[in-house]
Amino acid sequence: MWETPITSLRTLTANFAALDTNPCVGIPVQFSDMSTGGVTSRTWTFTGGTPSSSTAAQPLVTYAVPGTYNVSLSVTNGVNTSPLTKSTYITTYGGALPVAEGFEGSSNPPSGWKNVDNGTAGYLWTKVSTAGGFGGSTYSMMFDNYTWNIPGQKDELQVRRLDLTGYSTVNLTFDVAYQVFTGYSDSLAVLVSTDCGNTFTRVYFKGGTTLSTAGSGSNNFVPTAAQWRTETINLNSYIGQSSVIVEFQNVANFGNKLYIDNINLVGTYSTLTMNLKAIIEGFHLGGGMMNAVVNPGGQPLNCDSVTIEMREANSPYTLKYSIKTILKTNGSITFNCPGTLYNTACYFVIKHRNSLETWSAAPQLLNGPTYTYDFTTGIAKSYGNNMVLNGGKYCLFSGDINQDGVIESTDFGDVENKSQLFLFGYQVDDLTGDNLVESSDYGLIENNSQLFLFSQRPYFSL
Ligand SMILES: [Ca+2]
Ligand SMILES: [Ca+2]
Ligand SMILES: [Ca+2]
Ligand SMILES: [Ca+2]
Repeated sequence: MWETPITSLRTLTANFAALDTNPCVGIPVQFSDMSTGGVTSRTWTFTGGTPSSSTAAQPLVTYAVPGTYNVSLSVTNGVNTSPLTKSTYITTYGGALPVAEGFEGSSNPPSGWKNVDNGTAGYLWTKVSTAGGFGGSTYSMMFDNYTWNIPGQKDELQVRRLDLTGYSTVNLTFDVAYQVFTGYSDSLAVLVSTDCGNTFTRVYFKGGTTLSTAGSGSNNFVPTAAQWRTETINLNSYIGQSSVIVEFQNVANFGNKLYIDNINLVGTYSTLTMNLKAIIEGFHLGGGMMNAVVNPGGQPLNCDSVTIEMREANSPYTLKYSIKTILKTNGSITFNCPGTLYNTACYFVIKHRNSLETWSAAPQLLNGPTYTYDFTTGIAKSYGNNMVLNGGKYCLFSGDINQDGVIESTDFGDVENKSQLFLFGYQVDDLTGDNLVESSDYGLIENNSQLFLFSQRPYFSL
């Protein structure tokens, strides 16, 4: 029996972590080398950070410019080296909207939120089950000005840090309940910081009878369902800021209990950008590239026009938006749709003049300013698995010349007739997209017309 030092048995493996992967700009981040295997030296690379490299085991790094950054660490034990890169490991941006916080969850404060206990320690915003907004829930946040005699002290509840870039509007709403204790008025302020809490700007301030939702009294205030009010604050002036802190501040004056609940921050967009990808079977040259059909000489990157419909997720699948747009030779279809479709779920429907109408497999939740859907990567991307694998890509079936949702004898007959006329140019019977109606188009429709192909939709359509 003998023993070997464990470190020499272990494989050299680079590993690291940061204490905070979502720091504010200008706030140092503590990194730790957690590599195993007898590390004797190391090199860090902090893209966008200061310092931009280090050999320390626990370097402190600051990011000066808002962004999302990679971090790399390469360690050696004198014999081998082990590199590790964590992509987009550090981001200084705040989190996305929406915020919808009713304080019904178990974490207190909610994840990413901060309860700032200024002045007298222990006197702070407190989660209570005595009242929920408009009587509609169990919990709210309360500041106990009834019990605590701390005039002038300010304590805050901070919403998780937010990224407000890209929106067209941003609104904050919250429910409040308060009753003036006769002779003693407390106040509520809402403040916003764009510099990680160094400075705040007040965007809302109400006190006393202006804040009150229940007149005045001299008892320990617990609101009824009717003793609440919803406040709305427009935060449009903070659009474009990638790091925004919103906080609720109690300004104490030994008055009465102040309650807040149902804090919602909602952003809207004026337009959303859709990035779809689809390939037409007959036009496909392989490798995801198609013929330039419309104008091969003048528009070599444009394949053809398509109509995209966006339809509601549920029956009767109402049309929400429709646009005739360009299908590029690489299959991409990019267009804008109304921002009102943000956070709604839609089917994408592709209509093309001589292909089978094809729906996305399922409704897609449009949960950001851009949305990407690629039909070409799997048959299951289409509703009813209704595509054909051709040259490594899943393609829309070619051949529905008369656009009745079926590829059948009428389509076949049309191509058969036209293929004898030596037609050239932009022709609906040109299924291969080479600007000729000829035998290859006939061969394609001859095959597809025997497969009993019809449009698969979430409703019966034959
Ligand atoms: Ca609640
Ligand atoms: Ca306090
Ligand atoms: Ca047809
Ligand atoms: Ca052709």
